[in-house]
Amino acid sequence: MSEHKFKVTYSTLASPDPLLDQMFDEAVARVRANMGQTFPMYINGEERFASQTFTKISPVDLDMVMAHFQKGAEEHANDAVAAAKAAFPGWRDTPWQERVALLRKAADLISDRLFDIGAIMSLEVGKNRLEAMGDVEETADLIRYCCDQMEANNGYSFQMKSETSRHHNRSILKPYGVWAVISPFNFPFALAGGPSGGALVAGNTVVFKPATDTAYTGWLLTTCFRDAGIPAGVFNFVTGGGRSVGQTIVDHPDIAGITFTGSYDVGMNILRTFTQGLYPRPCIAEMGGKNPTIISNKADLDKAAIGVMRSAFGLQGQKCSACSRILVHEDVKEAFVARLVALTSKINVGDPTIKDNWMGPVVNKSGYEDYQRFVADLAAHGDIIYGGKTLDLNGYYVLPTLVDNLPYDHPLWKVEMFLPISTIGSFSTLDEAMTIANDVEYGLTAGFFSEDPAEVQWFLDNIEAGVVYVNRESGATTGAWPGYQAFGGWKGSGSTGKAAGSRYYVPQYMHEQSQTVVD
Ligand code: UN1
Repeated sequence: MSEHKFKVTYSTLASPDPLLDQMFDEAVARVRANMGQTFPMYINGEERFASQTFTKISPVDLDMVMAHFQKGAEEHANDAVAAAKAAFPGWRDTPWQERVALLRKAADLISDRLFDIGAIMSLEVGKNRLEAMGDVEETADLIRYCCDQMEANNGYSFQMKSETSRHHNRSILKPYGVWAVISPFNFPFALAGGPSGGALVAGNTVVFKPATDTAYTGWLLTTCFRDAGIPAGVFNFVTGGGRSVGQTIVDHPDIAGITFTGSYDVGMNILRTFTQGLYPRPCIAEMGGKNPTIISNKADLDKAAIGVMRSAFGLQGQKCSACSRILVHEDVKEAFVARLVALTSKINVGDPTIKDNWMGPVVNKSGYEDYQRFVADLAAHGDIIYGGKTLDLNGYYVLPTLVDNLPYDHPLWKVEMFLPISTIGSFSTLDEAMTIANDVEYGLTAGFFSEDPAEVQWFLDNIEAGVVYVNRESGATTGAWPGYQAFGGWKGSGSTGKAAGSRYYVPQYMHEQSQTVVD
């Protein structure tokens, strides 16, 4: 555990404290010395083991066996839902102030364990140290933000107007019941702990299933909730090597609501399932992006190039917020592309636990194979002006890749590749750029670079995206932080139109009851 407190955010990651590096290095050494353990599931406050396990190999080094996890079956998913259902009345009736106190404790434990969790995540996902530590701290802050909102809104109980002095009217938000949280590999802490924090503080109980690639950090999150004193059955953790555990949860009639973060196809399927029961159930689905950055001929091109480079290639482009489309005014295209290529060529790709490596491997074999398939298609129809190659290291390492001259009607202008590949296109008028920017199924994040305030306002007025950034060097489309930037998508990127880390988030985990009592 750390004795030092650091305030890590994605924006401060650009100039880290040297002590932060030292403590991270020490944590990596500790973690490497402790590989190969077997971890349980956690159901009803108890460790549960299945008849089979699956093994996590690090994408950083294919000889590194990180840990073994339970290959949960239907039975375990059912038990977890039953435990959460049984624990619901007690948790719902726990005063919200007590729930807030327990969740703040969990958030503090997460911050205390920053380095060890970050080191494991770096090896588990392939994140560089700052991205990994950012994810951990973002989780703690997402949970704290939910707690703050609960307080700021007095537990979401409001007095309404009265018809007469005998009428006492209130609007109260109440939790739904058992909430499922299904999280992706790319932000395995923030996109599991954030939704769980929202669900729990509101009074729901949780069944959590992490991505198979990131069961390790899923277990670590579970231990933070457990050690904070969240009661048995209130937070349950199940793992599975295939689809059956997740599918059992999604199909379970006792699941009252769900937060899913992942692909558009899976998210849309879950949404359909959630409207097809006896009655509609809430489904918060966060589903990817195809995020554009528009660079005007009035942009500061140095700012634009660094902002785009960071957002295109941070975490190997495996962010739903990644900048995967670069739209640049024809008059400044050559100058901009020269800057972007110069910055991209300086990126070190390698073991992400090593400080100098800014890009690690992609997360798994299927991402690695997708990369090669996409690159072949892009090389055939456009010009790969940087990258396009895998590296001969014992892991899933690929070069950051920039593609020019891909015709706008090529399908890869619209498909989310979720890899370090970004396509560059030009335009002659800003309106043309906006039409292209908005002509996708997604609407998660978007960036704009221009020094002209009128153009900035035009961008803000017309872009169809939930999270937008102007002239942001630390990330043209990535790097939202709870409380600073609400994070949620429009169109095919999100199902509710309300974002995480914002004042509208926690109410999504509750339904409203209007109470009228007459004397
Ligand atoms: C994601 O990209 O999958 O804004 C989530 C960001 C992070 C979260 C992104 N806070 O880039």
